[in-house]
Amino acid sequence: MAKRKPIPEEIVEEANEAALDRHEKDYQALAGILERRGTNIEKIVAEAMRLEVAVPSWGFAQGGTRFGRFPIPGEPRGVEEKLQDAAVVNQLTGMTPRVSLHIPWDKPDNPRALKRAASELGLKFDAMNSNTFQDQPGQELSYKFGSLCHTDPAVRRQAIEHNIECIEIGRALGSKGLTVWLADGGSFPGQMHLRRALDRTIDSLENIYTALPSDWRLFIEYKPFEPAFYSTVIQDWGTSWLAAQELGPQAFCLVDLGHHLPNTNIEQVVARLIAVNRLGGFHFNDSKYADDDLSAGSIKPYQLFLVFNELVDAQKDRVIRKRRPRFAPAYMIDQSHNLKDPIEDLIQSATEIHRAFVKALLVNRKALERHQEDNDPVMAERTLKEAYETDVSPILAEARRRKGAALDPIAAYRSSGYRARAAEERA
Ligand code: AFD
Ligand code: MN
Ligand code: MN
Repeated sequence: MAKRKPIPEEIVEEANEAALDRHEKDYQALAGILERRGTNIEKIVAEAMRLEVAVPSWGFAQGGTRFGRFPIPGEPRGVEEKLQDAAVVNQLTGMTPRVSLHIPWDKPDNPRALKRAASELGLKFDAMNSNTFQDQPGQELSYKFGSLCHTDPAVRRQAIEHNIECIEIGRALGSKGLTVWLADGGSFPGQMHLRRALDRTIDSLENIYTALPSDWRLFIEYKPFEPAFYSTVIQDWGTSWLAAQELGPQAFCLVDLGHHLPNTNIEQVVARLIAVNRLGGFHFNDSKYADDDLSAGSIKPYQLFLVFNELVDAQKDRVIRKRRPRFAPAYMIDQSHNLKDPIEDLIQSATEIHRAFVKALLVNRKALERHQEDNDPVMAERTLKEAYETDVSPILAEARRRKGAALDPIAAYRSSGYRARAAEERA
């Protein structure tokens, strides 16, 4: 069945037509620059076309903070309309064909019907996200003092069953992963027994792990603080790794870029998790101070590039390519779109993730390795910077064009009038 396009294709084609001449000139100019470096732009475009990033279902509503939320006209009223908005991002960027669902926020009444609706829009589902960081209406037992770590086995059982329900819903949707992020923790010294709380958490995770289908992955997400302000049970990559080790080969660590203390060397964390073959994937976003959930690449684009430098280095490493389980980190966006139109925020974020990836592809790895072996920090840094400072916009646009997407997704979106129509239809 032909996939339903949320924006009339002629609008995208017109926008592309208007931008094509300039794009072709820019593309040829970049091809010349790369050729003089011994790089074939066609090979880079081919790799650029393969990058895909999942979008968060919860990201399509206007986000907010504990101080308030400022809704915009035309926000999606339910998960079906969130899929329509997700299809806009995918149509214009060509790189976000999967949606990561949050349960119960976006729990479908009929998962199979939702899978059909997604398929008609050209979408599939990525990892499921459980939620035991809030009490839901009618919930029997409270998570106020934790969920999988709770001292009361009945609360732990309730949280385990919620995660197993997420797996069941995900199986009906064709998902192959479950991300568990726990707010579990304490806000005062002495509140929790630090060792026993982790023991209980791992024991609960083992119950969830047992329910995992054999072709699924369990992503254990870590975060140092918030909402717990003294000790979060799974607070860093080390504890996430410890838990994954206890569980088994289908358990991996989930790196949310906003889930690190200030000045953490995140690209080094990524290198460590690659080394132990437990890098499950990412929640991409950006931040200035904490888990700010800002647009990826909007604050620290060089850090995002350095993360992708580790990922591309690993993908090109024969030893790592032969590993089992296969090195295949899942890329997801996890942001809170408090100010920008969520669709534009996700278009921008996907584009900046694409940009960091393509720049990392341009790193001359042989030269970098030689300078590292020679202990030559100047030349090593110059090699990284040569790639980072290359304007790869023409490659991103060409990859989008070849995939039938927009040369300039924001311009195409704005000329489509989609948000105004949604405001009328969803009033
Ligand atoms: C949170 C955590 C976790 C959660 C998401 C949505 O990163 O990934 O699923 O945001 O609440 O900050
Ligand atoms: Mn996250
Ligand atoms: Mn987060």
